[in-house]
Amino acid sequence: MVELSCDFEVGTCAWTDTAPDGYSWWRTIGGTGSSNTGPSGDHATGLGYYLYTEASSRFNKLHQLESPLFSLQQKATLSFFYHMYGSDMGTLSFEAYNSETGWSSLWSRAGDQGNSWLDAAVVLPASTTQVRFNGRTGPGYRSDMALDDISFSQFAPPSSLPHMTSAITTDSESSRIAAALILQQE
Ligand SMILES: [Ca+2]
Ligand SMILES: [Ca+2]
Repeated sequence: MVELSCDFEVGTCAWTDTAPDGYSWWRTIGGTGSSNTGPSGDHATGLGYYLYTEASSRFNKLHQLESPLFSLQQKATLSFFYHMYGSDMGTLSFEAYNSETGWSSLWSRAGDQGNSWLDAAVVLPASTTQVRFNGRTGPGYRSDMALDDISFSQFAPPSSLPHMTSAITTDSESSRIAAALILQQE
């Protein structure tokens, strides 16, 4: 069974920082050392660790966090929290790979999303064999974006909810439904 959940309190779990441009996601605690960008603490308590793209002197750089290879029996759900605060904010996207179509984007956000942690949930097609986060810093230092509390569930929302079956779903709504489903399954 694939285990993609991670709160970043101890390293990056199963995730690999591939740094295609030579720039790594940084794991930190507290703020990101720049004003008017980045979170002031992690998602769960404000006191723990999270990952972020350090944008100071690293403008328009791709940061990539890649899962191991896996196989799914059915659709699954991956949820996570992201923080994209700053007037220079770049783009965060979540991509899935399958052997027929290669990499495709299932979710993305661009630009300033305000100074708070936001939740997202993405349905992974059953054919998915790998996923990754692509974080690209923007044109200035106010583009420290952050990730925390990745959570993986083998279950996907049921197809009886038509609006839930598309790969891209409304953030808070799909999280709530995914959470309710997990409780049901347990
Ligand atoms: Ca910074
Ligand atoms: Ca954390």
